[in-house]
Amino acid sequence: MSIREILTVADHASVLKQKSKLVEGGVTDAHRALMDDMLETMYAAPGIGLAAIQIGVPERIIVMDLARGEEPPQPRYFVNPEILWRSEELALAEEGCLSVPEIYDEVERPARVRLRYLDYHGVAVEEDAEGLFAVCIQHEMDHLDGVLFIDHLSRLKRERAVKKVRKDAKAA
Ligand code: K1U
Ligand code: ZN
Repeated sequence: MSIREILTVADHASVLKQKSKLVEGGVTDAHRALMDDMLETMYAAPGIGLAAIQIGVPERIIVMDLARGEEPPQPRYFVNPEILWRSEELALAEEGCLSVPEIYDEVERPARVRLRYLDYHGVAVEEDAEGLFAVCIQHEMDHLDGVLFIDHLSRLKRERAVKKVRKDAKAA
């Protein structure tokens, strides 16, 4: 397993805007090795979710762990995730993104969603998400379509955020 570089809007905005491709032909050992690297990269950051495009791989793969504090790790893997249903009710939640470091803002999204995806072993799963799980899976699925959480903000806030990330990257 290895920790990969997480791409940011400072110098990889065009990669992050790409639409990721479906994983065809099932989940292979190569995909599992990628997911292992993604999880290690996410834990090291640290973060609670990561999409493959954030390490430069344009495939529809997400990892996540929403365990809190002293709880044991709860790694989760989503290959080719699809949203089957969205609630009409919306919820406002604060989001951050490892590709837009140190920027946090509120985004409004459906409060609950029903998902379908393949898990680490390639088994098809259907599941309901609410709370932080719903927020995080929608944020990560946006990444698969080249959308960042700052794209849900006003143009002024988005431009300020990108400018700050680029300035911080130059200073580092
Ligand atoms: O870049 C990413 O997509 C990961 C992102 C996921 C996310 C966070 C909050 C709302 C929606 C999606 C992060 O993990 S940002 C870092 C973060 O939230 C965190 C870091 C350390 C401890 C707890 C949370
Ligand atoms: Zn993100």
